[in-house]
Amino acid sequence: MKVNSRKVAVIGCGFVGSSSAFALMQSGLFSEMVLIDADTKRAEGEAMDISHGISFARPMQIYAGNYNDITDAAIIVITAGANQKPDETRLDLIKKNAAIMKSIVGEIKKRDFGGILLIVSNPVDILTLIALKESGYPSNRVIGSGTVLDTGRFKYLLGEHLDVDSRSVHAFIIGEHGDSELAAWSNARIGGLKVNDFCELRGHFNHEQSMKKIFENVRNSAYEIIERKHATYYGIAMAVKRICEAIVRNEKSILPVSSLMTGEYGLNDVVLSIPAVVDETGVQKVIPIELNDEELTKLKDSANILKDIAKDYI
Ligand code: 6V0
Repeated sequence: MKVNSRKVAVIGCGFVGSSSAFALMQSGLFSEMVLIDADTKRAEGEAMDISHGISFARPMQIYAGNYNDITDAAIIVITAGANQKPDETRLDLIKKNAAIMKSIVGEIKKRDFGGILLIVSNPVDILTLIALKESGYPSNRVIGSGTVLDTGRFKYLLGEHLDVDSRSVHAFIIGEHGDSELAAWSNARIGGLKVNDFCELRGHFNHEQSMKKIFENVRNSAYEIIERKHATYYGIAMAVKRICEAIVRNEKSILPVSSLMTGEYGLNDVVLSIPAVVDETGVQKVIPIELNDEELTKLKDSANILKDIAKDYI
């Protein structure tokens, strides 16, 4: 079916799905949004509530629907599934969420859907691989939100530390969206300067300690937030909006989405985050940024952790 580039669907309308839908409503990117949840009343309530913001944003149609309504969507955002409870890792969610992902993709596959699947549910890398295998779609059309959120957190914290606009920080978190992720420090630049050089401009000289602390804060963000408010959703909602924007506006933005590795760094058959050009086709090209030996080893370890868990679910 022909894709309507102004239409998005969100499957799963819990904290993450509803916040993403709210961000998408405000973005003006779409003129139609379908919300689906196993709890149909929840989807209806969210559609009503979010619609009441339309007169303060831009006209669009928002409604609770079913799978027949999503066939012509440009993007289907999947956020359905259990979230982390305190002391649970993202990988602990795999049992519950793999089955949910398979059933959702099974429904989508029955329809003539030609758009892009954007997977957000955790563990996002493994669920993206499951969605890819279950759907049989080409890998450019099945994307995970990956470390786009973690990279946003990283830029924010570095920006705060160095008293600079986080948008002027060019740095990536890569690998698993989870405990084995890593910061690609060797590649990071702030206004064209290497991180250590910029730090020294700001009077910070204790590089190793500060870098360790900033990275740990990024990696532990979700745990810290979940301990306090039981879920995280605003940051990921903005990341979802940003990825949709790059797709719908054919921006060719470089974002660390999660996608299938096809030989980059010697990795195959694993989905994880490496910066990629994102456009209307989805992941147009993975950009294998230069990594030092230590980073490369950590990336391979991250890939092995994901592969080891994924093999029982594919
Ligand atoms: P939530 O608030 O419990 O919402 C989940 C929703 O999914 C509920 O409304 C369920 O009814 C619905 N649901 C469950 N099964 C189905 C189904 N088969 N079809 C349709 N709907 C279904 O969880 P929350 O919104 O907090 O989290 C959702 C997922 O996002 C979790 O797996 C989180 O771990 C994950 N996150 C991913 C992030 C990322 O960066 N990728 C960030 C934050 C959370």
